[in-house]
Amino acid sequence: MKTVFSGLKPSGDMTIGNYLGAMKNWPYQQGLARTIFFVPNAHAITVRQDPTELKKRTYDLVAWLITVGLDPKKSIILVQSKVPAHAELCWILDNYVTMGELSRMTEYKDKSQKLGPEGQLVGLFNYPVLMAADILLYDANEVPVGEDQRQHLELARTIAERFNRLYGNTFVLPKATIPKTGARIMGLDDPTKKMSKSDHPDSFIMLAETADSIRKKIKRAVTDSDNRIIYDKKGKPAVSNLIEIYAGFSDETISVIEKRFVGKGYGEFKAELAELVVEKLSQLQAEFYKIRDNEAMLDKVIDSGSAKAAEIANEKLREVKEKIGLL
Ligand code: ATP
Ligand code: LTN
Repeated sequence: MKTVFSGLKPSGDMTIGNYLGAMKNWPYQQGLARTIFFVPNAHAITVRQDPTELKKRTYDLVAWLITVGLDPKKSIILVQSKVPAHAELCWILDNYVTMGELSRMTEYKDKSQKLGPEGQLVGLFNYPVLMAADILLYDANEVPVGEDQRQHLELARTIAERFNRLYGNTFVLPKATIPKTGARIMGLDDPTKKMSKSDHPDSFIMLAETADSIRKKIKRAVTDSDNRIIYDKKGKPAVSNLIEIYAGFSDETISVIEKRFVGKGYGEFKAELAELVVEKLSQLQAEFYKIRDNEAMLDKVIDSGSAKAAEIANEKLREVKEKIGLL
């Protein structure tokens, strides 16, 4: 049985980009694969976090994972900091990757440019190696992520191949599985930039956004020059992004959506899109608040999931240490 593994960092409030590009697709794999999902909270601290907020968001995220349909009986749900093997394997893998390879990671280049010298922390630079450790510990075959993570997955594969060549077959070579629609939801204020929870609030819609605010943000979202609802990523990036959001929430194809809006303008399209998003998110939010309220239950899920994960991870770490001669 294949293993599917992925995670979302608690570095901000979940956006519809995180949902459509990643989380929404995860429950479908349950029962078909060994499914493991986690909260990479140690990844979140590569950018300064408020400790109370970080803790709160870790619980929020576990609650969202359950809300979207992950069942702790069918999937292992863990929190990264509860399984020290992640950090330990990261250190080992640091010795099988070069500064040059890490310097080519576009997420690092973008973030470090945005943050300036003070934010160019070693942890931020090393982030993709911790990510490789996360994945390789569990023999993950498939890692469902948004488009922005493709390069990190390729690096994880390169590190695994290199290690296997030196010491014999140790790691499964993982591959990114990227959805056909929703893999790269762009900012509402700027369709050339990925929607990101750590950007300006006008650029994203949170999963917890109120109905009024969703309507306002969609109304204000930038559009392109003509008034037609046509999907053309190059020529009409802003409207194409809104169509992709529509497709993600309605589960309809892009061509069905284009046909429905022939002869209609941006105003009408945006109003319908807003109502669709409000309806879907309010259903999710109602479920989320019920789950989030029960922190004792969340603690149980985290502790038992992390204990199960640690058994798998410790076994892989033991094998790796044995191979390289660490006692
Ligand atoms: P940050 O902005 O703090 O780096 P983020 O929102 O980009 O955070 P993560 O929590 O690390 O991202 O990403 C979780 C998952 O959501 C990943 O699989 C990522 O590919 C996906 N994702 C993030 N942003 C988008 C987006 N705009 N469109 C589609 N998928 C996305
Ligand atoms: N960098 C990822 C979060 C992440 C992750 C992982 C995703 C950390 N470790 C392992 C999949 C598998 C991101 O989505 N920004």
